[in-house]
Amino acid sequence: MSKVFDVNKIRQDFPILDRTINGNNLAYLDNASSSQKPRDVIQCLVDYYENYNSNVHRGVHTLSMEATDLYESARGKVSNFLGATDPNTVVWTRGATEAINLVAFSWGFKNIGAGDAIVVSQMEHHSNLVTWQLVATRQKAELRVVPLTENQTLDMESLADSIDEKVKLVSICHASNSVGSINPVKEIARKAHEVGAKILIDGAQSVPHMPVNVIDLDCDFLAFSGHKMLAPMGIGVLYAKQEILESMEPFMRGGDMVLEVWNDKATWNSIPNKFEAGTPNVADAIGLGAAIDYLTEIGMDNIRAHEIELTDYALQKFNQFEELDVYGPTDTSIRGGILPFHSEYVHPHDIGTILDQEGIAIRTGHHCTMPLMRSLGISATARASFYIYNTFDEIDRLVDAIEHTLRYFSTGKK
Ligand code: 7TS
Repeated sequence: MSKVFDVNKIRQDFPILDRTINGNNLAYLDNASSSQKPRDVIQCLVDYYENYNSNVHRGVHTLSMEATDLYESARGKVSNFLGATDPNTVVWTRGATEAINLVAFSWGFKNIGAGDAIVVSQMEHHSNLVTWQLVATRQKAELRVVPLTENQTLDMESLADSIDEKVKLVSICHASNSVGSINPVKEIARKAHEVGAKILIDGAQSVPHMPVNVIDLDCDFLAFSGHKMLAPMGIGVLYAKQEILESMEPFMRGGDMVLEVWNDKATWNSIPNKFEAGTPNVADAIGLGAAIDYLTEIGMDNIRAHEIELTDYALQKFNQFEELDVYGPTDTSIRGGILPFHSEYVHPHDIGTILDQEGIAIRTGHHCTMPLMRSLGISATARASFYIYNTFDEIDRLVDAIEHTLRYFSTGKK
């Protein structure tokens, strides 16, 4: 039983957790890919489409005004959740990927030039790597990739060496989706600012799992996705400091982002609308607001504490598997609820397929971090990842299933 909160009560809020897969209760351990949705969020979408559905920011009729109020109130919830001082610093995007691309296209191409440098780390998700490859190549800038230590934490000495006067941007994940390491982003922000660089924090794996305060971290940009934090797919956020947003050109052009338009030119709407061209994803933004209400009710400190309990328990249980390499730091004060493992005898996809037979959902593959996998000398891992509704019992089932799998592959018997 968790000491932090009543997990069984929480589980009742998630209809999908009642499913059986191949005759077994679903154990959903693929939360780093996407989380499940509580009834409050699902119901909020139904309620929106049944009662309020309308386009926003353009109608004088009641439905449009009500939809606009709900939509803007969800922006306010995100702003409060992040500790931001102004909801206008919250820009809706489709997810973390689009938020990072927005920064690259609107800020990067204008502020990064020949001879400048961009710093990322070896643990970045492809979305926070290939985007900066593009900017670096086109602008003739240098892309510096900070290596990891032998337990897959960020090599802070190399980081310090990489951040010099040439650096215009440090773009780094707060928590790794592949090895779980949590990076000291507040300290990294300070280092970036000392040389006049900006910092982008990829919060895709931190914002859903721990308190994140943009003022405390002093980050210039923060990107994350709603679908990893109980909200629908297709909605995410770019937070940026107000003066930076004001200085940026729009990413996309179209309706709602303009102030005045002539045949040959246009002026831009104020922030954040300047970055939200076209009909937005109203329902899912409101759904993200409902997800934030749900998470806030439980408390982000409690969620983090619960995941630390689960991860400590899982790491200790995994010690019995001598034939498995488990990646990431063992100190759970600097590790998220992510457990990647690899056996040289069994392909991760085989592990994933056998676990699925037992109703256990994990992800296998390179987790969109191919350069990280290459640096570890492997091509893929099996990865279990935890969230608020996971239990010790599910970890026991995971451990039993892995034991069967390893036995099967070494002896051919289940
Ligand atoms: N950054 C990190 C750290 C991520 O983990 C992910 C998605 C992204 C960015 C991109 O998020 P998106 O919502 O825009 O796609 N990570 C994973 C994963 O680990 N398994 O599936 C998606």
